[in-house]
Amino acid sequence: MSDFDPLTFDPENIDPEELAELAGEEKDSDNLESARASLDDIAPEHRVPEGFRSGFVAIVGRPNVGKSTLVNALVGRKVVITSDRPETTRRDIRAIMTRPDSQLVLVDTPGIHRPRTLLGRRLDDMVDESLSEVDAVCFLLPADQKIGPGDERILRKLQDQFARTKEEPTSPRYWRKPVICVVTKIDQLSKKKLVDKLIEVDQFGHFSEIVAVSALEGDNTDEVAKVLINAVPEGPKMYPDDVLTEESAEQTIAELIREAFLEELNDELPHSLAVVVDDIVKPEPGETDENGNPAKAHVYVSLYVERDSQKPIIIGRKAKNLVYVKKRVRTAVNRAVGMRSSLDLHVKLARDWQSDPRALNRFGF
Ligand SMILES: Nc1nc2c(ncn2[C@@H]2O[C@H](COP(=O)(O)OP(=O)(O)OP(=O)(O)O)[C@@H](O)[C@H]2O)c(=O)[nH]1
Ligand SMILES: [Mg+2]
Repeated sequence: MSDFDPLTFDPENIDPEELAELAGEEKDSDNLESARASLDDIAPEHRVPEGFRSGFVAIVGRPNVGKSTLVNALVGRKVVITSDRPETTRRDIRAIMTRPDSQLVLVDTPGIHRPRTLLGRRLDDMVDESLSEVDAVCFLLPADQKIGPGDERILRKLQDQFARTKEEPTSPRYWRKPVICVVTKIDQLSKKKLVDKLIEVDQFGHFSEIVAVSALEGDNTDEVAKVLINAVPEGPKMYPDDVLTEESAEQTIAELIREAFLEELNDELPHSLAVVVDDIVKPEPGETDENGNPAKAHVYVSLYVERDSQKPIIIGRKAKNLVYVKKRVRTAVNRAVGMRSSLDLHVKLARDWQSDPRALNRFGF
């Protein structure tokens, strides 16, 4: 088995002796039939080599520390949106990193902060819920900022949930689940300052591991992956290789639109913008438009703001912002729907929705 290569493993075209060995059988031709049968029970996309590791890892930290950027770097494709505005991520989003030896379900979470609205409280609750079901936690601290009260609050939360209080914090048995600290944005400071930072971080939390990374520049992301893989147990493959996220087309499109607004409007954008994809209507097979071209899908989207005065900000002069956003997301929307699509954007009012339980439920918070 020493030359077993999971990358080239083809169960249909395999030496019978190797097959028997893989299925845990003796090298005995009498057992070959049952060996093949037991391998046949597992769908090809779920077959894994021995020692395969898999599990859930929550990515937590204050707003804007680079959680979503790290998730994208680990998965190797953009699966979650990022921006320099805090509270970009508003839901727990599962992204899947699959390697020949492992599969990690990375749970990107909203930034943890002292909540000011009911929305903020719901976001915090969401993080707590994610924490309860993961195999390991990845706590992000930005290298270019001082450790502050916000980070201390998160550490306390993690200690409440995962620390063995009878153990000394320096003991290797202190954490019930691995709590790994990732120091992010290391492109922002010199090597010398980074060393000081790592010492500060070590004294701050006595974490299971500390890794430094620049997700933006792809510096040391492989090391982060390695540490996270080691933190999860041996286990099966949960998703086929080509699945990168659990998001639906509706959720993906809503997020892409919100990201485009964050980019276009930046500081002007009301924090209260909520994007909901109401419907995706696909044409009948063979249907054509008035010019005889294949008909497009229609994607109906509501853009909710909290006050009437915010509508013109979203729309822009001569609908400039709506035009920009449509153009910006067109290709990605076509990919998400699986065909050419036209976007219908409607700006609507949901008064004070960030504090309104019914509106929050309707928007999925
Ligand atoms: N210089 C630098 N900037 C980074 C790095 N990683 C992320 N950023 C930037 O930091 C900002 C926030 O990144 P996000 O990934 O959206 O942060 P987040 O923690 O997911 O934020 P929330 O979802 O709001 O909690 C963006 O402008 C990123 O480009 C990095 O390694 N280096
Ligand atoms: Mg985020």
